[in-house]
Formats: sequence, C-alpha cells, structure tokens
Amino acid sequence: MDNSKIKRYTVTAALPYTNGPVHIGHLAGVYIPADIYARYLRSNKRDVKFICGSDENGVPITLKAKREGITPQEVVDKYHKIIGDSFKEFGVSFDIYHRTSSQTHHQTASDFFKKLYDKGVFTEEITEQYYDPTAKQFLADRYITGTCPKCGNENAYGDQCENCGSTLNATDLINPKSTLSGDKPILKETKNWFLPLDQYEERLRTYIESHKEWRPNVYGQCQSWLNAGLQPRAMTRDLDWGVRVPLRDAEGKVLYVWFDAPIGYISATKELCNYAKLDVWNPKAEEYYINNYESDKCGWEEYWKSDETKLVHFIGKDNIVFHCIIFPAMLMAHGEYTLADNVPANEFLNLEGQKISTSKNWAVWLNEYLREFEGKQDVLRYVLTATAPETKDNDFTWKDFQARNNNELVAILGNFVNRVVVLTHKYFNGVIPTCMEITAVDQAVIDELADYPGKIAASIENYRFREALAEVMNVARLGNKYLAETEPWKLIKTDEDRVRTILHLSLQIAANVQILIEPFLPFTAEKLMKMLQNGGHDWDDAGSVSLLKRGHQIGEGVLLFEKIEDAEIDFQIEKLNQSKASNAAGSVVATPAKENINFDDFSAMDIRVATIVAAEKVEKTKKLLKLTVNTGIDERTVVSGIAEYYKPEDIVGKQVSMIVNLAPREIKGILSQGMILMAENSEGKLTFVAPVEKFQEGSIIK
Ligand code: B3M
Ligand code: ZN
Repeated sequence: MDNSKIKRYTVTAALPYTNGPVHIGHLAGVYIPADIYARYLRSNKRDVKFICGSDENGVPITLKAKREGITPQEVVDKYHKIIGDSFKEFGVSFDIYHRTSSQTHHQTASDFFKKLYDKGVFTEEITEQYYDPTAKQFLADRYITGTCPKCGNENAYGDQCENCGSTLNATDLINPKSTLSGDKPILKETKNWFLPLDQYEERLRTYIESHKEWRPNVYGQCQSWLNAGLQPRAMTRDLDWGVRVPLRDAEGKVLYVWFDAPIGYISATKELCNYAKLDVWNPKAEEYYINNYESDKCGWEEYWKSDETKLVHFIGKDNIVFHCIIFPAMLMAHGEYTLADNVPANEFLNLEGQKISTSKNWAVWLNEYLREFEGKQDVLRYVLTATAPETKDNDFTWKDFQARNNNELVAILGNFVNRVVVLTHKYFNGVIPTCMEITAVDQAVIDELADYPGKIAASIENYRFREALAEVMNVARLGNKYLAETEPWKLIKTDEDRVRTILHLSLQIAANVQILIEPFLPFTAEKLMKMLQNGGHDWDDAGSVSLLKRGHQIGEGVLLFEKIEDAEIDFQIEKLNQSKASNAAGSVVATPAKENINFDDFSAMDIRVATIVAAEKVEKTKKLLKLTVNTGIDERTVVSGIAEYYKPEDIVGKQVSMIVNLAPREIKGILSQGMILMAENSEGKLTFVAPVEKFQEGSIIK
C-alpha cells in the first residue's frame, strides 16, 4: 500500500479460543509481533487501533464444557478472564480485548450474514449429517468417535485419528458412536447455507497476486489453495452454541465459527469506538480492557471501510486460509469493506525440539511463567522475539532462554545502561554533564546512532521483528564499545572535560535505547524512563544526541536484568521431563467423560469415610484382598481387587472412601458389602482415594 495514502491502521491479532490458557507458542506466533507493531506505530504518532478478543463460539468450547461438566458460558467466562489477564501482564497493549459472546458481536455477525443472504450470496444445500436420536441433535465431527479405518484405533474422532494422525470424515469411522448418548448415530438430512468460494476464485487470485510482498509461507499457501480450486463451504452449522442463524427456517443452527470469528474484529472495533470515552472497566461493554481512553467517538467504519486504512492481521500459520481466502471472500461479498494489506503469519514455535501440545502438557504456560519468573516479562518477550518463527518453525529451549538473558540482556543491554548511570552518579552526582569538544571517535558514534531508527523502522514495517530487535541491541553494543574505547574511568583524574563529553553522549545513547526498545520490551523502557527521567519522547526523536539536556538530573540506578541461575533452568527442564514421563505412561490421555447424571443419581450413593481394620489375601486369586472395615456404622467385610498394588500388612489402619449402600455381592464365596473407591490411571495402577487428614469413620462424602 502506498505509504502516503495511509491515514490510519487497524491491527488485529487472532482471537484465541477460550478453551484453555495461552502459552509461549501463542505469544511468539501472534501477540508479541502484533504488539511490537502496534507500539511502534503509536510511537510514530500514527492513528492505530489494536484489536483482539476471545473467540468464544464453536465446537472447541462446547467440548471443553462437556469435559469439565460445566456450561459453555462458564467455560468462556473463565478463560476470557485468564487469557485477558495474561495478555495484560505481558504488556500486550490491545486497545480492546473484546469477546464474541457479547451482544454487539452477535448483532454484528448476524447482520453481516443477513446482508449476504439478502444479496443472494449463499447457496442452500441439503447434506446428510450424523444425528443422535437420543440426544435429539446433529453431531459435530468431534462428537463422534469410532474405529479408525486406517489404524484400527477404537477412539478416533469424526475429523481425525489422534493415533495415526489421519484426517477423517465422520462417515469414514467404523462403528461410529455419539459421545453424547453413546448410541450409534443415524444419517439425517439437514439444510445449510454455503459460501460459493469458487465464484470468488478469480477476484481472490487478483487480490493475492497484488501482494507478492507477503511472506513466502503465506503467499505460497494461498497459491496452493487457489491452484487446488476452491469449493463452496458451509457457513452455518447444526449446533446449539454460537450466533443464531438469523433466518426463519434455521432452528437449531448457528453461524460457522470461522464465519463469525473474523467479524469479531469488526465488532470489537465497534465496541471500542462506542465505549472509548469510558476510562473504567465497563461490565456492560462486555470487553475486558480498553486502552484508548482519549479517542472518544472514533467512528469504527473508518477503520474498516476506508481505502486510507491499512488493515493488518497477525495470525499463526494454521489460520492462513481463513484470513487470506475465506474472510476476504466474505468481505468482497459484502461489498463495503477494505481487504487486509498484509497477513504476517508466523510458523510454529516448538519447545525443546517437540511440537507444543496442550493435551500432553508440553508447553510453557504464561500464568506459570509469571509465577516462576516474577517481573521477567521482558525476558520472555525478548527471547520469543529473538527466536521468533517468522520464516520457519523454530525451537524454544530453556538453555537458550538462559543464555540470551545472561549473555545479551544482562551483559549487553543491562551492563551498558548500568555503567552509564553509575558513572554519572559517581562523577557528576547524577546530573547530565555538558558536552565539550567532539572528537572523531565521538562523531563516528553520533553518525552511526543516527542511522539506527530508520533501519529499525524499515525492519518493523516489513514485519521483520527479529532483525529489528537485533538492531536495537546493536545500539546498546555501540554504547558498550564506545565506553570500552574511551575508558572514562581512566580519564576522570586527568581529563574531566573529556569524561563530561563521553558520559553526555553515552547518556544520549541510553535515551535512544529507551525509545527504540519500547515496542519490544515495554517494561524495560519504563524502567529506563524512570532512571533517566526521560519522558515525552517518541520515535521521531530517536537518532538524536540531544534528548537529555545538560544539567538534567537523572534518577536512581536500578538493575534492568539479573542473571538466571542454572537451578532455575534445571527446574523448568525437570518440569518438562515430568510431562514427558507421564505422557509415556499415557496417563494424560484421559478417557472421555461419561454421560451426565442428575443430582438425585449422585445423592443416591452413600459414600463414607472408613478405616481398614484387617486385611488378608483371598486364596487362589491374584488380585483380591478380603478387608474388614470400620464404616462408623458397623464393621463389615469387603472384597477389593487391589492385591497387585497393596500388601495386606501395609494397609491396615488406612483410611478409605467407601460406597456403603452398594447391594452386597458374593465374590469367591465371600459376601462383599460395599466398595472401596480407588483411582485408576491409564496403566491400570490403583491408588486409594482418602481424606487428606485423619477423619472420623462414618463421615459422609458428598
Ligand atoms: N480462534 C483459532 C486459533 O486460536 C481461532 C482464531 C480466530 S481469528 C478470527 O488458532
Ligand atoms: Zn488411525
């Protein structure tokens, strides 16, 4: 886009699914680069709206709710808050963090669909979908399990087999089962509305081909989609969670989550513009935080419908087709909107050589990082930017994290700033000395410094954030080199005027670092600002050596970074190794939840605290122990299949939980009156479920 034409920027970051917390892969892939870009634009006094929010619709949410036994609304409320907090704590400076369960969003998405419908954009198609007659609902692919036709895994999902990794259609499964009722689903006809992507193919090709400057991975993926030929895609689904399809004959249907989610960017902008004048969190506004208080009524349409607006989507590579093909097709069909000028999608970040995986707990969770590395947000921001997967997948390792902190942040950036501030306090009581005579060495430094802001800006504007950050570090290196060459600590006795000049210039370099590092490491920039007492500067001022005036009093020195010791890193590696060990044991792949029961079913069970008073092996069996237990009500006999895990002599005196009203059964000739509750992991290992402290026998468990 022609730079002289740009009046404003709309910068979006992919809306995270609210079905779990966010980890370093999310930060590295999307949110840190987007934040750097938005902060850089603000520092350049450009008009920018930085938009994000929670993606709260779709099957991932309903599945999570089912697994946790809570409602979808409870799921999204919980994670909207957790995710919003993490972003805030890492300094991700959204102007709004909105959510797609909001009224504004439902209305906006619904209107958008209606507009396309009224224009006759959609085609109606009747297809056969699996339906659960007991639960009386159509089943999304993830709600169907069955045997994988490729590898025989009995727990494959309707869209994928996690054992062999094949992509499946629900109808491929052998012995399909509904996860809702456990019954065999039937095929039933259903009507849905399709976006005929094939009809937009040529316009999309023209659009994509006018953006040869896009990252090769993004451009390449778009080309291969287009070359494969686009197919109509259903924009509605038979599901009961999401934005209702605003048509009469669409009972029980909602908008496809990838139809409504990108519209979430638009509804968030609307919300931001309507509520921007409120400088408090407004629960009615249904957003988590709004940053841009002053902007008052900003007119959301300018940010979406003007060809003077530059729209940039930050996403991960798995979202490319949705942002570069489907959403643009929707916007074209609507007719009033501008298309994205760039979609800088990142590749994936691996962790210690393996793909990050939520289900295997192979991840660094942001909330845990914040607990274990308190106040070190910028260290993570630094490492994730320095190793960002911009052009290919990249690897995060804890050793590298430590090395970059110790050898780069501490040794280069922290060291430079610390020396300048300490020397200024020591020699001149913290007052910026006058610049005396400039030598050739000084001039070379001044000239080199002047080139950096432009170079760094060019890298950022071309979405090369790693390169940009490396250049900012070079500014600190320049400062260190200058100090090492001029050695003011040796000159102070003999040539104080020379030291004045050296420190004057060094302080200017530090002030430049403050401005240039701000988009990347905002917390560090803030500390520098306090140390140098240097506010009110922005990008335009960088490159200059008159940012700090002589006679200006600087603040107290604080350490910007501290060394990270081996023990802290070993702890993190150990934590991951534990995940690996339990993955190998298979214990993390929990069996799916059983069907819901009602409260009466639960309270019909009489579960008590009991104590084992005697135990012996049941003869001629491998697994059974005969236990005598004190239930508080009586003393009775129970036969329990725990002999492989417990020796009789080890469990006498142990407290247990026991169902006391289970109908008595005869086992190997012994009348067993009740059942001891045991937890069983995926290897079949058993352990007692007992009160955590000694408790009175007969206490009710409820
Ligand atoms: N929630 C997918 C994801 O988190 C999706 C992004 C929506 S962006 C409009 O990967
Ligand atoms: Zn398989």
